[in-house]
Amino acid sequence: MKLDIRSFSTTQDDFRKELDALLAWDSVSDAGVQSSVENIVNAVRSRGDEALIEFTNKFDRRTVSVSSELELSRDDLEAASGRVPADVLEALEKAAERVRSYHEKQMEGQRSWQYTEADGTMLGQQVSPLDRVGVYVPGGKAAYPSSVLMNVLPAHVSGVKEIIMVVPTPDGEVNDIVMAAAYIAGVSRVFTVGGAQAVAALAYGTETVPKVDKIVGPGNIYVATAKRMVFGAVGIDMIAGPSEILVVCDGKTDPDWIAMDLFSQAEHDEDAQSILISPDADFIGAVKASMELLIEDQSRKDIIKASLEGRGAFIHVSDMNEAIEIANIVAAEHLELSVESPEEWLPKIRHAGAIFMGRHTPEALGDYCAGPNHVLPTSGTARFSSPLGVYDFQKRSSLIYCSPEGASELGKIASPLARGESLEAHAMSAEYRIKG
Ligand code: HSO
Ligand code: ZN
Repeated sequence: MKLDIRSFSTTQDDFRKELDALLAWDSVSDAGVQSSVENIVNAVRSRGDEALIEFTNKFDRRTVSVSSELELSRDDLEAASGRVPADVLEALEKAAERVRSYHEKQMEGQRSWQYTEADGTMLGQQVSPLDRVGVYVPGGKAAYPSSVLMNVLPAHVSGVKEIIMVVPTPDGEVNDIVMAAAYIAGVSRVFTVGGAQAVAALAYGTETVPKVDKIVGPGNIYVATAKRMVFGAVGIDMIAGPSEILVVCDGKTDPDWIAMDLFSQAEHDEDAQSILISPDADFIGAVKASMELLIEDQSRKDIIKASLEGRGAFIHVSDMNEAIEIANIVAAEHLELSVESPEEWLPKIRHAGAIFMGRHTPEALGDYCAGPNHVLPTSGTARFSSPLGVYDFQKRSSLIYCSPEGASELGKIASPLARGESLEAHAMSAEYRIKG
């Protein structure tokens, strides 16, 4: 199948214009969606379960009459796990183990600490987990059990006591693998609700769904809009854009491997972005030829074609340094360094959600089971944000203990500053502690 994928080179005069056009992505916002989400959120906030049931019956074509029907028990999850093929169940368990260990390692960076100043003042930082977290799991075409593991396990490892999962079950159909993942990851409670109504229920609480402190997990435009709307009442994670992969290859990896790595993102959806950068023009041609052959047998070839032709690209560069420079501009969600010595280039990479090093490290392994989280910053947001991790489920409190001498010394500094701000009570509060 011929693939019409845009292709350009850093030697072109308008290269930067081409690159900017390629990377342009407007996070969707729609006035119609906005107002209907507002109605749903307000209704659930004021009428609780009654509204939640109404919307669930309407949007998911269900016939729920009492709120208890919205919850699945631990037994339900266990039963669902029992219906999952043994090899899939075992793979889920192994993946969970790897992801858990990685996030346990991440906890090392989350320590509380204290130190004492010469005047006897103790200062520090105390880290605590959030009490209760909501995980949104989509129900439709993007229902990924792997995402259940990736969202729930870091929350668990970070010490969150209660993890509430919401997942829509259109027509009452439960996805067994998703439930098995929830069971393995140790979700506390599962409610079969979705959309903006589920987000509102988690944010404000209903008679049945407990109010959480933070909502994480991907969702469609209704879910994303609702998450933005409730932010402030609760914390939220990032608002994810379409998936992306940027492969930087020196031209010496099997073109079929690279073709499939590019497909692996493209198959997520039509808006996904797959880009190949290489200093070897012949290699780019070989990858394109591989893609045109391999796509024929892909079950999601229509999505792959639409994604590649809409947002994919081949970029020819003069050398690896230039490739890395562009990788830093793209700030991709996933960056594959398909080169001989990836560690040599690593210090030069400043912006990427996850870096896959070497020819034998396809993104797909990171998506499922390598260990690091697959919830990553998209659309260039890797310039300022990080993968989902244990730190997203914890927060820090500052600690200050003053000895009498310390209070006296600090009081002498605070007092004039407070008076400079015309805050007399502040000044006096500090001055009371000054000795002599
Ligand atoms: N690549 C996706 C995650 C995923 N892949 C889930 C397969 N399943 C995030 O960009
Ligand atoms: Zn993926």
